[in-house]
Amino acid sequence: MSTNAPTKNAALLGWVDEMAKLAKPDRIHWCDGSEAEKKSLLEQAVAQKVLIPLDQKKWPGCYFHHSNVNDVARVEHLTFICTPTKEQAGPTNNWMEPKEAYRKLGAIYDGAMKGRTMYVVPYIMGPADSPFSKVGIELTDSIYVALNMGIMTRMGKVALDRLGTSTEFNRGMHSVADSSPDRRFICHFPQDNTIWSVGSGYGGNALLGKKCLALRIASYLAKNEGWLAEHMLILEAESPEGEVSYVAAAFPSACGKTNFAMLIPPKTFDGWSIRTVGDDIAWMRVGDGGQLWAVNPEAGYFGVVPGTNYKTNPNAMKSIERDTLFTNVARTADGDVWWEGKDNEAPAELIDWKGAPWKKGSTDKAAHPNSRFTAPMANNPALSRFAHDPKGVPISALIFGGRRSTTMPLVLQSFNWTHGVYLASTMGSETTAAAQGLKEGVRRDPMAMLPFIGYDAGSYFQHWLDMQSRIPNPPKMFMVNWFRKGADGKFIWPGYGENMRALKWILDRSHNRVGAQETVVGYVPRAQDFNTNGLDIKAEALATAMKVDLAEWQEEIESQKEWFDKLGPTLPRPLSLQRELLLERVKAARNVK
Ligand code: SAT
Ligand code: MN
Repeated sequence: MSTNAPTKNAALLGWVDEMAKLAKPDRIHWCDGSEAEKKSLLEQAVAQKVLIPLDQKKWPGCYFHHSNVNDVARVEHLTFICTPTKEQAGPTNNWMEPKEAYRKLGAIYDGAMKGRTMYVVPYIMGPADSPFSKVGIELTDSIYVALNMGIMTRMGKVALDRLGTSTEFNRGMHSVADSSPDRRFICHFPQDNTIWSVGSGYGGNALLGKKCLALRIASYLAKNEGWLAEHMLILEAESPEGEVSYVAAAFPSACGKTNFAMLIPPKTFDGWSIRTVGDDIAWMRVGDGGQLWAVNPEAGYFGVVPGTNYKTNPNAMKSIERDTLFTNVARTADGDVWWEGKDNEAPAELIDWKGAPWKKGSTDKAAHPNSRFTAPMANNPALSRFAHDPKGVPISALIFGGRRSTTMPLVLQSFNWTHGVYLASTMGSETTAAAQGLKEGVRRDPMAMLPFIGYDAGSYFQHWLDMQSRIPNPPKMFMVNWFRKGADGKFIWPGYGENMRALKWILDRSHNRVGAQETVVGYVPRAQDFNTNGLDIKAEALATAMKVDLAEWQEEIESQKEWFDKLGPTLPRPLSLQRELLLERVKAARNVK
């Protein structure tokens, strides 16, 4: 078997050899991350019809990929945490006994790479010279995955150099095998720092650095090491006076993290700039000044395409103008791409995401609702100059936001850390297309981490509570909701750039500059502190977006009991007491005439 191993790391060579003996590829290619290698992999992917080049004049360096039609999103029901005991995985994760998982997936891997190339993809999550960063090695038989990892991570020689002879690296094994949903499993072994994924070539199931390592495995490491690995964007806000602040914000998949991280302020916020540090994941540690410092472990964006246009997110549009991979969008015969919510209307005829002819006016979606772009973050015109800073950036506020048509006001500040952890741990959100096979409706998605907590959820909440005494100068905590609907079933708040208005209040509160209205459930903006200049929304509608409706809250808090009961004995008592106290306060307030 041919190989080009460029390392003397015995542990790494031994493991690659062991996996190659199992999967039996014809060739092994060690990725070096060079431009020449990227060019050659792109050529091979085109020759294999894995990628289709777009019109290179319009879309330089851009390619189209369509996944298997049964393989278009994360699969939470096939995702497992394989800890020695079921209790360690907790009630919110699927659990498989580690030996059983290795046996089951080992049987599928056996010979799965015959006739194929096994790519050895060394990568770093985090800046190459940061103490925050972690090295992973992904073995994959998907050239598409190898190319995506080249965009999403610091990939190749840089990672082997950082690793040296250390045995401390994440061992990620991935094969698309026969793409059969019956033989699809995403297994995590936190105790072994190992991930085995089989049967899917899609995003979060297959790019192992992202959700698997940077969230599920990292959240476990973070608990043991005293830091936080969170599903959060990181943004930089600079005021006209030159004050620079950073916030980290958690939203479930496909709820606008990329849009918020690339926000363009409305005209009346003249002189304000928002820049992006990260759009999906934050690794946060206590650092200088006793503050929480955050690093974005990724190097690219794997963003939702539909709805992206020059009005909603011009920075994302500029980020995808070149060197971008488009997955499951619609395209034209002459190498252009289209999706629902693009600036221009659909052309008369398209090839839909499945490869079938599509005519304008069809009720079928041309692009899959979870179609994605993979773009290098270097393309982002609003990239923060601290995006690669090994120290990270100091966080002034933590924001949590679900997709809720009712109850949750536009913005709400917690009374304190424990109350903030309680609000985040009970966050509800309506499900989206980012995961396959979920029931429609509201589900509890604590810290937007439900699918990504790599261990027992109650212990994860305890870790959040414990962090308070480790952070002398903690960020303030906020809930936001851009998705509240009116009686007509339409979104009330215009969202996108207008979210700057809520962000401004959050920054002012974080720097102790403005007052607030204290309600039973938390602090909300007073009219005089919330900038509505130039906002095109009726006063009545704004009031509805901001409203704390105690009848809705009572129902909400009562319904959280089921969630807390599910969490079982590791649910921290301060959180259940918060719930009870809040319920009593809401009931009492409702009785005041
Ligand atoms: O497919 S991913 O998991 O990477 C995207 C998402 O669900 O956030
Ligand atoms: Mn995400």
